[in-house]
Amino acid sequence: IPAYDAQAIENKWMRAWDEENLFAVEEDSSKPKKYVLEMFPYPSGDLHMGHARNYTIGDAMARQARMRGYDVLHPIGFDAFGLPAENAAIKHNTQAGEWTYKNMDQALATMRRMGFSYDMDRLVKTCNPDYYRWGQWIFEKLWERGLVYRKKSPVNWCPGCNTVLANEQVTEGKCWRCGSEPEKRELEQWYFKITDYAQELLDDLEKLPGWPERVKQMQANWIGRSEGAEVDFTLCDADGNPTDEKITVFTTRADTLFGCTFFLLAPEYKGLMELVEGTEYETPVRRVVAGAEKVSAVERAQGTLEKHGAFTGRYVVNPVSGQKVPVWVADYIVSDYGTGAVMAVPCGDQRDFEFARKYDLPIVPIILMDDELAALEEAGESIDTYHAESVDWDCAHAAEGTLVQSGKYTGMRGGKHSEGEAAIVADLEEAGTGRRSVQFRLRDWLISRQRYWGNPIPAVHCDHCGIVPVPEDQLPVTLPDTLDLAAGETLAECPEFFETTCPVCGRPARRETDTMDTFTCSSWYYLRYCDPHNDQLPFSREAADRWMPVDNYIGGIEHAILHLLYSRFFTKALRDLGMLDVDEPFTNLLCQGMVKDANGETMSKSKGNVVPPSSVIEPYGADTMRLAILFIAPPEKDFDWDEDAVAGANRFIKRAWRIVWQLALAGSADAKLQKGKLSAAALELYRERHRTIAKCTDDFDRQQFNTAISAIMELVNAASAYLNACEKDASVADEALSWLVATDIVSLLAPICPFWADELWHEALHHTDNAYTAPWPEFDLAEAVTDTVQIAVQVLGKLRARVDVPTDATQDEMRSAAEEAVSKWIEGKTVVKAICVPGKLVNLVVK
Ligand code: ANZ
Ligand code: ZN
Repeated sequence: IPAYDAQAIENKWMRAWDEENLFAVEEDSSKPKKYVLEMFPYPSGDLHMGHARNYTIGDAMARQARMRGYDVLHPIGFDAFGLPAENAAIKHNTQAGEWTYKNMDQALATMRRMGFSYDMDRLVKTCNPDYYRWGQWIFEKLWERGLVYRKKSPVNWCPGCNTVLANEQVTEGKCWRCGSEPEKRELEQWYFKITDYAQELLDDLEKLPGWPERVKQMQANWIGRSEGAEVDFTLCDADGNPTDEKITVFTTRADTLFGCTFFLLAPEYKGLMELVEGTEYETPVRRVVAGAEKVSAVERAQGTLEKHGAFTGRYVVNPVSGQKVPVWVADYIVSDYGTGAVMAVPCGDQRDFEFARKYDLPIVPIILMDDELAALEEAGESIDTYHAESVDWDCAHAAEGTLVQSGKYTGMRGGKHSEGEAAIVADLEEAGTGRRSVQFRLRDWLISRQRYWGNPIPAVHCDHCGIVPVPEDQLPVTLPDTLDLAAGETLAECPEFFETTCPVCGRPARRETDTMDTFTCSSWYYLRYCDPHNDQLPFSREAADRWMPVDNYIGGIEHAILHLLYSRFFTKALRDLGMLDVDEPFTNLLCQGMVKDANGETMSKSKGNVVPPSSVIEPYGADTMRLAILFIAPPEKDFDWDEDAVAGANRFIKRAWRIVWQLALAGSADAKLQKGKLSAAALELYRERHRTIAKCTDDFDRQQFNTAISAIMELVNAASAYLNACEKDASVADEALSWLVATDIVSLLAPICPFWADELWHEALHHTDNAYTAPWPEFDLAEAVTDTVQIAVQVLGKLRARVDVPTDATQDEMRSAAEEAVSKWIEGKTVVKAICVPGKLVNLVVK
């Protein structure tokens, strides 16, 4: 038996697979398709352990799918535009492209070394003009459809990255990439109208049973649909007399209108300044406005910050109660949700409650929780006479309850979507002072960036014709490679780039110098993989119809909103352009857990606890690395990197290597297996193989590779026991079985340890094809069961049924088979005892 030499084997097969172009998509439409995709990497350097884990999971799935007879698409590429390339270029005084291409080459070499089964003919690099050309093309198609527009508004400007950010890119008040706190700037920017799809993006989450619940929940929250009503309040003049001006609020709790004791405007509310200009209230209001500018809208809306506000000197009249309440400005009100104005109900809303306490505004209870109501009735009081002008609570009573002090609505249920809410909204509608309304938290996607290393927005600014698209036959607008990034040069300072002529009138004009958010590049790359060389279209309808949707998508949870939401939007928009036929791009989503160090800390360069893949590949080989990654934890769980587990994986590979060789040497490919002639030890192994294959097949379907590997380990143990028995007594051996199980072990491990598998496939089992192209082993669970015996089932000593159980069934197994067989006799009763006589009977004692 040859020694297991991982490096020699892996180098040999790496070359052989390249030569054969083994992983090329078959394009065999007689087979069902399977599209397995890992989120493509950003080429910031060599691959790290998180990548290795991500791709190992995907690779095991793709390889096994191929073995099970699918035509498999399993591509890779690079999300190659982005700021780190620019920063590195500045630091090393090179071009962003140079740095990017060098890193991509390095990552590709590691992928090859890891044995990933990518069809390299479909490699996509988003910074290649033949890719970003089509990004520009799509941009223009969306523009034609009215899904692209420009707008001047306060945007998040990141001082660290020197560019604006989308709302999604401000996480916990900080830039998602550099952690700086964004500033508000009033700028004219480009937007994608993702809000046109808000309802569909929400509804279609229901079409994704193969996505983790928490990802769907995060998307639903981000989209943030709220059903409520708009209510018009009448503004009073400085003397408190009603005017004919109205201010409208959005509320989900119209039922609480009688508890509205003050009224709030966002600091950015249009017309706020007119209310206070020249009055004594102007200065304090301006102070609140200035303070609010320093904080992101997201944080402000969360309501966890200290609240600031100021009285405007004005009042509004409540359309239902007729009450006059003061108008304040408050920094926890945001301008881009609802109407930017809010009816404050401090008894029911915690933020309003805190504001009222801070500024000593009245809190009038108009909703009683069930226990408060019970206490009231106990005290012999009626809700109709209930009267209170303040509360001694320490927080708002926000949930549902019974309305009090609410005029004719008193006694109705209050709460979201409640009886009281419906009644009040109906009356508002009748009076013309309110109407049903649905609001979304989702905002349009701001896609322009003031950065060089991105896809140029294909537009030209002409003094005569306005902003016009670059004609299709002039695409792509390519990036110049002459910028001196180190000297801080930008596209806006590069005349060779921006000087152009207007495509409409031919006069001198200025090219748009903003580039697109790199998330636009990653929103459709999975479509380009379907048809990567198409030079007429981003992808053909035919190719998209063949391959879409992606069947299994694997990546990190950090993309739960950004990338996954944007991709869903692109898919829907391209569908509406007639370019494909699916509503959703990714049928199943697997969010892999984090890779942590042995102490449970996330690996990071700054902590100095990074384990580079090479540190495992060099001593042990890629197969050991892959096996360890899949064995340490189920894919969706975090895993702590464990040296011992790696060494253990290596021991197992070597042991399995030896056992396969021994089986192969003892076996024969030509012998026919006759079950009836197997010795007891052989029969045991024969059953074990059926059980193991069944379990592995199911585990692979559920992506539970760790338990699949455990099962394979058990099969290897069973094979070892069988070989030992053969050694003691040669008549135990069966040539056909030995060969079969050798083949099984190799095939079952082939998706996980592919180099190891191919070496054995050729050398020990003398095949000329690859384990990858051979079929996944078949099983028959009926063959796995041991012999059965019929036993009697009694209930309280009376014979009620007969049932077949395995001869070697345990008492627990006998009992549960028995209980099932007599379920109608014991329904509604408890089995207090089961008397089991193996091979004969079970007597259930019930109460
Ligand atoms: C009165 C009220 C009483 C409210 C009550 C809540 C509870 P969701 O569910 O997130 O849609 N609101 C409306 N516009 C706002 C803005 N621009 N900035 C900050 N808050 C705003 O939240 C809707 C509720 O958020 C609305 O219903 C409004 O307060 C507040 F017991 O109106 B409510
Ligand atoms: Zn023009």
